[in-house]
Formats: sequence, C-alpha cells, structure tokens
Amino acid sequence: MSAERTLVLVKPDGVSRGLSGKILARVEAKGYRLIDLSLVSATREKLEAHYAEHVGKPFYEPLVEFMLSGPIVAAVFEGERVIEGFRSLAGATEPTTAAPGTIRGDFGRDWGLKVQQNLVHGSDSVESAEKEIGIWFS
Ligand code: DAT
Ligand code: MG
Repeated sequence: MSAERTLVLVKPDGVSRGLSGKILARVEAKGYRLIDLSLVSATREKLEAHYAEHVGKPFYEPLVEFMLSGPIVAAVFEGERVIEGFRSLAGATEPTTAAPGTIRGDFGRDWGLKVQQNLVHGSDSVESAEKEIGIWFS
C-alpha cells in the first residue's frame, strides 16, 4: 500500500507571524515526510475550488478575504494515516478552545475577527487531499 498524502497550508496569519518554520517542524518531527513546498498567493478561483463545500455559508466571503490577505505556505506531507495525523496535530477548528499541545491550541486565539484565524489547513479525506494538492501544486 502506498503512503497517504495530505495538503497542509500555513494560512496568512501563520506566515505573517513568522510561525511557518515552527509549524512545518512539528509535522516533520511527528515523522511525516515533506515532499513538496511552496510560498504562494491565493486567488479567488483557487479558493473557490479549495473551499467548494463552504461556498454560500456566512463565513465564506470573510474567509476568502482572509486567505487573500497575504502569502500562504503550501506543503504536501506523506506517511501512513497522515491526513488524520495532521488534523490531530492541528487541533480543533476554533483556536481559542483547541487543545493545548496542538498547533491551533498553542499558537492561536480569537483576534476579534469574524473568521477564525486558525493558522493551518489540513485535508480531511483522501479525495479532498488529491483535489487540493491539484489546486495548489498544478
Ligand atoms: P477545518 O479548517 O478545521 O477543516 P472547516 O473545513 O469546517 O474547518 O472550515 C474551513 C475554515 O473556515 C476554518 O478553518 C475556519 C473557517 N470557519 C469554519 N467554520 C467557521 C465559522 N463557524 N465561523 C467562522 N469561520 C469558520
Ligand atoms: Mg476543512
């Protein structure tokens, strides 16, 4: 069986706060292998494809604005059960209450904006990983 791959994004808040290296280091330290890495600027088109399941939700437009607000680090990591493993490292969506020890729990909090500035994205299934890697590394 070939190892799973996942897309990890360090969102604009993580990059602007200088946390990209720390975040990637945690994923590497867990034992996953970095196989692709890029500093990218999002576009509305990329975000619409990436967040297709959220289009039309109240937080969608602020989320897009946030993701357009600065550079993003896109990475592909590989390893057995890396999709689940990275989401466990990332912690719960809301950074204020994400468990300490997780990326969101240790480095994130509510900054008073409508959209959670929650530092990272991780694919949630094999299908979305494949789709998202295609969007950010085409
Ligand atoms: P996750 O990033 O944990 O997979 P998600 O896929 O449900 O979470 O949502 C994508 C992003 O959208 C999330 O990282 C932050 C934002 N978001 C989700 N739910 C939200 C809400 N209720 N209010 C504001 N932003 C939200
Ligand atoms: Mg998600």
